[in-house]
Amino acid sequence: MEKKKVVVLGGDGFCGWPTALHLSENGYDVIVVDNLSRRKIDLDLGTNSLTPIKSMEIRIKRWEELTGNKISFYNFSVADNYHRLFSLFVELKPDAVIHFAEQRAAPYSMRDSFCKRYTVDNNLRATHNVLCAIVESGVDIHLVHLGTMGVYGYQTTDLTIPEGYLPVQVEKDDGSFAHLEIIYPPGPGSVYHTTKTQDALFFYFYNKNDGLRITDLHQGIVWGTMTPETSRHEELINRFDYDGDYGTVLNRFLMQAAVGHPLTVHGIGGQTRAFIHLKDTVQCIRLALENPPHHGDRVKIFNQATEVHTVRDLARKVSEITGASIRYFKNPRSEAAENNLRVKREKFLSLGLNPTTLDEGLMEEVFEIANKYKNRCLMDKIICTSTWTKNIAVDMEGKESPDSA
Ligand code: NAD
Ligand code: USQ
Repeated sequence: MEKKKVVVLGGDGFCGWPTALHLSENGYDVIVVDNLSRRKIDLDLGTNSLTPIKSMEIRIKRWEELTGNKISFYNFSVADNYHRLFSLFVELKPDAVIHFAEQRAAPYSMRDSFCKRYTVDNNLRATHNVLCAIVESGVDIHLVHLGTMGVYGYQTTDLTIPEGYLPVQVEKDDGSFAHLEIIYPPGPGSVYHTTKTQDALFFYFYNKNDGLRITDLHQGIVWGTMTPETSRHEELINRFDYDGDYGTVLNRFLMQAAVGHPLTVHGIGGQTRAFIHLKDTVQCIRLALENPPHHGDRVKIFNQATEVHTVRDLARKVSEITGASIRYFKNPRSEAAENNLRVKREKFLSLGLNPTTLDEGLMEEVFEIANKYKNRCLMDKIICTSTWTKNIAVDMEGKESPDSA
């Protein structure tokens, strides 16, 4: 039987590379498109992946040698090279496209006007180009997009956040009630998160207007770095971001413990966030591919997260495992000091996801990897320096050391 073809946009990245391998392992014909912008941003910021990632050429050669499975790679920008994208869809006629190809760090998107504008230009043009190219090609492609839990915002509502759509009851002029289902009101907390809320509107329109089949995965913070496929050879190793812009909180804490840096809790650490291990990310994407929307369905939205924690609880857990000290820093972001978060996540469970949780020895695994590569850590890149407003920047001046919070 002919293999299903899937194009992975952003397949050189932290989630994209393990997904490409997982799909290749599971019988898909995988084609990666990436302009390597993430690697270039590391050079611009003078930082690096904690793990020594190899070039795409070495990665895919090693994978083919180990498995006999070929992964093709095209190096171009989805945001800038519309015609290459369009031609690729016409030529390959893929069954599905997975879209990871966006600038994904909230702190980077708030650094300065260059980074804000780059994030908006890159992310919105990339998403819109993908949608346009699917329509213009006429190929019946299922688009799977990596969105974020952050589109819902982190205000405390005492409401369990539904999977995308909120049933509402509105009083009409005649006093009776209309019952509607609306897209959950967006509440982005950074320029990056704002691009994801705008992506959702593009999806709404192209689904309604052109009948495109789209799945939007509202993913929580991904932690971990290895999957069974990336563990098969040192040359398949995945990236591990730890710097103040791209490192995400739990991986940062585990890396900080490994290099002997105090855990950098922002504010009082009352921020509650949703989390998912990378191993579950790749499973969820495969499940989404295997369960596409039918023609005529509205945009399918899944909450892709397996557990919810506060930042201070994570710091406590990491400290218990590793003995690291915890320090409370003035928060460089404009965000609630504390929030509640309850998230519906039945859809993936009903499709058979068996969630990996923090208590399964995997924090120790990430800590060990961080320990193995700790000599590559650039200590002066650990602290978050990107501030959300000028006032916060002024307030933080000369306060690199912890605030009593
Ligand atoms: P990443 O930065 O590691 O990967 C993104 C990849 O896309 C990079 O390899 C980059 O070079 C590529 N890229 C960016 N713009 C491109 C363009 N215009 N053309 C071609 N390639 C381009 O990020 P990630 O952590 O793998 O995240 C992937 C997706 O998942 C993002 O859209 C992000 O919003 C979403 N997501 C990530 C997390 C997380 O914790 N990492 C959580 C929720 C959602
Ligand atoms: N935080 C700390 N200390 C740190 C780093 C972060 O206390 O050293 C806090 C932040 O202030 C924030 C929380 O931890 O309150 C999460 O920050 P993060 O950097 O781990 O995650 P975030 O900026 O939300 O972004 C990450 C990914 C993004 C994805 C998002 C999912 O970079 O691509 O969309 O997680 S979500 O948070 O669900 O929106």
